[in-house]
Amino acid sequence: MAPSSQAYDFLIKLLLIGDSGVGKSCLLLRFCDDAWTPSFITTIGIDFKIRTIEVDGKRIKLQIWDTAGQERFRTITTAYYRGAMGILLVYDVTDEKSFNNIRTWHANVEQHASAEVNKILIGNKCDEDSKRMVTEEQGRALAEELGIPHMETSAKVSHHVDEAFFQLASAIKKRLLDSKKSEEGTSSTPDVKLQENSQSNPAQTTCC
Ligand SMILES: Nc1nc2c(ncn2[C@@H]2O[C@H](COP(=O)(O)OP(=O)(O)OP(=O)(O)O)[C@@H](O)[C@H]2O)c(=O)[nH]1
Ligand SMILES: [Mg+2]
Repeated sequence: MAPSSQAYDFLIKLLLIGDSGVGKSCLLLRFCDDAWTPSFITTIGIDFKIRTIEVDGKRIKLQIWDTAGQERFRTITTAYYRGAMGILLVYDVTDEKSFNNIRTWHANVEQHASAEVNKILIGNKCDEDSKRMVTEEQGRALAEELGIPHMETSAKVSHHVDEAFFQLASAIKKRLLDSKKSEEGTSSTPDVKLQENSQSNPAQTTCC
């Protein structure tokens, strides 16, 4: 098969969760299309976008699922937790309630996602200095308590958006390679499994 722009070495599935209005869809729009919209069109159910990135010379195709934050979609969105290899827990630094709700989102992840899923805590809208209600220190402290990394982002001014997704993707790639190595001597199969696509042929890559 001829090499194509679609070729990749790994397929990684990510999930964005958090209260309605924190900016999940805008983060995805910024990361995948480098675009921005000030209008709020609430997500209905679930949506996804794709972006292929390169980490340590390997092409990683990111399939990123964007969930609706609204409670009425919770049954549908929770069904996507199991297949996620990485989850971005997003709050809005101008909305204290969205920050306080992170514990509930995290508990849902513990309950429904794969045990080894990688997580990152994202404080979005850090461009809104005058409206800030959650300090960076509070965000960092919560992340430490949950044992996950933390990053403040702005989808609006494109601050740390790429960095957040790249950091999560790199951690997942490392975990998958480590587990693949340790698996070579055992017969156990983890819940979420990725096989390296040695021929860079998307049709032959499998995951989950
Ligand atoms: N100032 C600022 N506003 C933002 C930022 N990101 C998103 N917004 C605004 O916040 C509002 C909600 O953004 P969405 O991305 O639609 O929120 P969501 O989390 O996807 O919401 P649901 O789909 O309902 O779960 C929109 O009006 C965005 O323009 C940001 O980084 N800075
Ligand atoms: Mg949305």
